[in-house]
Amino acid sequence: MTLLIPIYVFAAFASTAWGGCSSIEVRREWREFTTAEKTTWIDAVKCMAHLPHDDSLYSSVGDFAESFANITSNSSYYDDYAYVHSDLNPVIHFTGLFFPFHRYFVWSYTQALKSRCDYNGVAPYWDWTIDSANVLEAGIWSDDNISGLGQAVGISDNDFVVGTGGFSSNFTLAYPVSHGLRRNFTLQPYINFASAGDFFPQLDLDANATFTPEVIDAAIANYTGDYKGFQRFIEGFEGPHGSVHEILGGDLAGYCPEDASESCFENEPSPTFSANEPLFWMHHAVSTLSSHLTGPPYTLISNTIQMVDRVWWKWQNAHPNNTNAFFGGSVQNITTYASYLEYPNGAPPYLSMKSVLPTDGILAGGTTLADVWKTEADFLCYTYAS
Ligand SMILES: *[C@@H]1O[C@H](CO)[C@@H](O)[C@H](O)[C@H]1NC(C)=O
Ligand SMILES: *[C@@H]1O[C@H](CO)[C@@H](O)[C@H](O)[C@H]1NC(C)=O
Ligand SMILES: *[C@@H]1O[C@H](CO)[C@@H](O)[C@H](O)[C@H]1NC(C)=O
Ligand SMILES: *[C@@H]1O[C@H](CO)[C@@H](O)[C@H](O)[C@H]1NC(C)=O
Ligand SMILES: *[C@@H]1O[C@H](CO)[C@@H](O)[C@H](O)[C@H]1NC(C)=O
Ligand SMILES: *[C@@H]1O[C@H](CO)[C@@H](O)[C@H](O)[C@H]1NC(C)=O
Ligand SMILES: *[C@@H]1O[C@H](CO)[C@@H](O)[C@H](O)[C@H]1NC(C)=O
Ligand SMILES: *[C@@H]1O[C@H](CO)[C@@H](O)[C@H](O)[C@H]1NC(C)=O
Ligand SMILES: *[C@@H]1O[C@H](CO)[C@@H](O)[C@H](O)[C@H]1NC(C)=O
Ligand SMILES: [Cu+2]
Repeated sequence: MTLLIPIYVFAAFASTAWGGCSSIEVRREWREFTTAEKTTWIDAVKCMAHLPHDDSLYSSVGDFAESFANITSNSSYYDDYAYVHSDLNPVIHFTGLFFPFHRYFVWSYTQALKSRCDYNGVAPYWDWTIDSANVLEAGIWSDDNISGLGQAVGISDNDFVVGTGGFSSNFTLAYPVSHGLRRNFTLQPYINFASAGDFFPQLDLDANATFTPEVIDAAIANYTGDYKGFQRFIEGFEGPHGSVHEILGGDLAGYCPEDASESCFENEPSPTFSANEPLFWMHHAVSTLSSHLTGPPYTLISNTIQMVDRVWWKWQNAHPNNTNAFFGGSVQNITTYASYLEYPNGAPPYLSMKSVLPTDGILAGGTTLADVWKTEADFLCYTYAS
């Protein structure tokens, strides 16, 4: 099998000369994994969740007071990755780092699965465009207890903890408090963002309407040479990226487990007394959406973000003007809708190909944007089957 795949890939990428890679990983959609491959991946993820927290992890942004939990005695190495994403939230979302950091982050996570948990497969992605017409009934929510991802809605009288599939047992997440993986499919998640004003013009939007094959194909064909426009479309409020997270509710959407502290709920897009104050929601609902990926749901995130990376990869390959296109600032400014319109992907100082990606002590240091720009080149050495 591994001998056959490169023949196809060589044909497709003959002109790239492999950029120094001795081998190339061909990433595939979850449904293209065999049952055994699915089990291998789930086992490796669960293995990560049983490895000890890495003491070299540190917070480099760290606004813990409002947004997130500190490292706890229960944190695993898997939780460390969730921690990194949460900690870096304000510098990797709505800034120029969005695409390159997430590419580097999922790659790093996959490397860790391989080096620490003997994973010998490729990184799977979830092509959510395939399921956009009916996410709830999508074929990926298998109950099989060693190869399935479990249901899109957890058990309602057990805090929406997913009760079937491989992650329903022997898999505990540390943030914001110890709990099992939670999901709560919600077709119209933006109703909860009513007080966030201009950011959410279509409160009753069906989130799945934003990530259909037609919408994503049009976005890839569009924005030629316009990196900022493309990022804004994919990452933007009520856009495909956020919609995938919000439609699944629970951990992926940043909804707090019932045992979480009050500060968690204060930052959640749910009606509380504080929400009587519109400015509270302007601030908190918006910062919450920007931190939609904070909590612990890294499992699903890896597959979801993987798809975001693939959409960027497709766009990079769709036109020569896209391949090296980049424009983005280093400072998130979504303080007001006007500032967001001005700086949808970051305010100055502007980033360059020489800018270095943050690590929080556990990712490979000194990695520049240039290092992650091309996936089929030395450093990353992966591609997508299609
Ligand atoms: C739980 O997962 C760990 C790590 O993968 C494994 O070593 C252990 O045997 C599992 N325990 C059970 C009860 O399945
Ligand atoms: C987080 O934990 C570390 C180590 O226990 C501690 O030094 C630090 O003060 C904590 N930070 C916050 C914001 O609680
Ligand atoms: C979104 O999902 C709902 C319920 O699954 C479905 O009825 C609707 O047709 C979907 N919308 C799109 C645009 O696919
Ligand atoms: C899966 O289910 C089978 C049959 O009920 C059981 O024997 C096995 O221990 C389960 N495996 C896990 C990992 O839960
Ligand atoms: C650690 O995990 C145990 C078992 O799930 C739980 O009872 C305890 O509250 C957790 N501690 C923290 C600090 O999350
Ligand atoms: C689950 O989702 C429904 C909407 O589909 C919502 O009304 C409910 O509050 C959610 N519950 C939790 C705990 O997230
Ligand atoms: C295509 O891009 C233009 C601006 O570059 C934008 O106005 C338009 O809405 C985009 N269309 C789609 C389908 O993304
Ligand atoms: C691609 O870039 C070149 C050079 O800047 C420009 O002349 C051309 O119009 C661009 N093509 C498209 C389709 O944007
Ligand atoms: C955000 O941008 C606005 C201009 O739209 C500016 O007035 C404000 O100072 C900026 N805020 C930050 C934190 O950079
Ligand atoms: Cu993110």
